[in-house]
Amino acid sequence: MNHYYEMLRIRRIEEAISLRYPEQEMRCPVHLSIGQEAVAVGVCQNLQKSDYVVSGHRAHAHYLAKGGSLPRMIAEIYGKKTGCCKARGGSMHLTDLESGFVASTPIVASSIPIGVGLGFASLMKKEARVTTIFFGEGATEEGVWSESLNFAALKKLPVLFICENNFYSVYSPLSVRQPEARDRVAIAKAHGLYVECGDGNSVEEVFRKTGEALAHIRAGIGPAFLEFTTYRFREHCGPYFDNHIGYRSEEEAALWETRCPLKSYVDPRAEEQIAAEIKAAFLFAENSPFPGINEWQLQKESILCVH
Ligand SMILES: Cc1ncc(C[n+]2csc(CCOP(=O)(O)OP(=O)(O)O)c2C)c(N)n1
Ligand SMILES: [Mg+2]
Repeated sequence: MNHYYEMLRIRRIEEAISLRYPEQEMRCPVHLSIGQEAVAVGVCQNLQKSDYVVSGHRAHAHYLAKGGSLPRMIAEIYGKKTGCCKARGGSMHLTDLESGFVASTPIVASSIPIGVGLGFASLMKKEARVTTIFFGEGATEEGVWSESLNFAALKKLPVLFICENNFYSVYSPLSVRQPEARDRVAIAKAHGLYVECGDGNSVEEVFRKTGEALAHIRAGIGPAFLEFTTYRFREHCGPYFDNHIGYRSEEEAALWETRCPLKSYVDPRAEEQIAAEIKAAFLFAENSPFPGINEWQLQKESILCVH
């Protein structure tokens, strides 16, 4: 599979979401990964269909790179019954079990122990399956990150931790959140994990370093932690840009634009194919029904039963 085709596909899908968002048919918040596609693609192109992936609030790229259904993702964002979560989740709760994308959860770091649990289950069931957990550098400020590293290392779980360091948590730069000397890679190493860091805007580098980490994990030696630096081009949440509000400079954003993971990739045939796929996915979402009122009631009753 062509890495650049995959990245272009994700870029165009998210651009289509951002273009059509003001129509107000998509009513859930969206966290776009535009600018960060190389991490998703470079990692997932190393994975088997049977491998698991979990992610957080910024999950579109991970879901798509793992092979999640595009029409069902768009339908989910449209709040339609045909959505991958039957309209109960929205953009931050994607799932496609057939493709191995198990779940995304918006509470920062909450998917980390879920992924570790999946890894533990695979070990107990003696399944040859690796679970990859995608999270932002903000998630490493939650206590559960350390607990999860500890447990994964202790049990030698087949888990790949992927930290996408885009330097910001909403509007707060790393400098106001973590001491300069706090080295996330060193912390993971101290827990006994295989570690590596790299340029998250180079799909070749991400692909290679992930392949090496996976060889370690698949050999049963233990989990791995990789940190890739990258940059989100759009606002934290939503379809627009937010550099003008002053939390980061236009110069910084412009510098990162020159490091765009797609570089100067041009492929008119790919563009045509992707445009047709996107058009069909939006049509599917638009033409799908909303869940009926009774279906919501049923859901409420089943929730009540569980509790
Ligand atoms: C426990 C928790 N605290 C705060 C939030 C609000 N919140 C949503 S996204 C986000 C930023 C997280 O930053 P990072 O993990 O670096 O991911 P990025 O948005 O940069 O991809 C925050 C603080 C949340 N969802 N969950
Ligand atoms: Mg971040």
